[in-house]
Amino acid sequence: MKVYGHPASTCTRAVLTVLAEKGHEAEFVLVDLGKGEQKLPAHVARQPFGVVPVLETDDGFQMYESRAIIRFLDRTLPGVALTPADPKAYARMEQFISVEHCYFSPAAMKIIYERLLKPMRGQATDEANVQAGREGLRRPFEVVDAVLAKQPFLAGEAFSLADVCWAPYMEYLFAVGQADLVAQYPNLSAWWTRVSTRPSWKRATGR
Ligand SMILES: N[C@@H](CCC(=O)N[C@@H](CS)C(=O)NCC(=O)O)C(=O)O
Repeated sequence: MKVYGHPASTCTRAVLTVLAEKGHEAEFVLVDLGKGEQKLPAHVARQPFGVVPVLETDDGFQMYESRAIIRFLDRTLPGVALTPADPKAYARMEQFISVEHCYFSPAAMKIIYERLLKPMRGQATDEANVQAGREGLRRPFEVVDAVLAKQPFLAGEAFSLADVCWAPYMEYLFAVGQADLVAQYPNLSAWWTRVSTRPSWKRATGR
C-alpha cells in the first residue's frame, strides 16, 4: 500500500493516524508541496484536484479525499475498529466529522493560513482574518466541550474517526498561537491531551 502525501499536511496526517492505529505499514511517497509537485501531471492523474493525500492499495486501486480514505482503511484493514458498531455512536461519529469539515476546520484554516502559510510565502498576516477565525472556532468549541464533559471521545467511549479528523487542525492551532483559546474549554483541552499523546498521533506527526 502507498500513501502519496506530505508529512506536514493535515489530511495526510489523518490517513497516517489511521494506519498507525491499525498497526499497518504503508510506503510513504512524498509529494513535495513546497515545490508544487501536487500540481504536476503525474500527481493530477492520481488526484484531479491537485492536492494530497492519495491512497494506492497493493492491487492498484487508487483513491483520494482523506475522509473517504480513512473510512476505507478502517473498513478494510484488520485491527482496532475506529467506527463504532452501535448505531447511535456511529451517528455521533459522522455528526462530528461533519462538524469538523463544515465549521471547525474552515475556521481553523483561516488562522493557519494567515499565521503559517502566508508568512512562509513572504506575505503579511491579516490579523482581521485571524480574529474572524477565532470567532468561527467559538461555536464548534462550545459544542464539543459540552459533549466531552460527558464522554472521553467525540463519538462516545472509544477513539474514532471523528477524533482523527479533528486532530490535525487542533495540532496546528497550537502552532499558530491559539493555546489561549483552547484553554478556555477544559473538556476540549483534556480530550486533546488524550488524543495528542496517543502513539498513533505521535507517529503521524513524526514525534
Ligand atoms: N478534501 C481534500 C483536501 C486536500 C488538501 O487540501 N490537501 C492540502 C494539504 S492538507 C494540499 O494538498 N494543499 C496543496 C495545495 O492546495 O496546492 C482531502 O481531504 O483530501
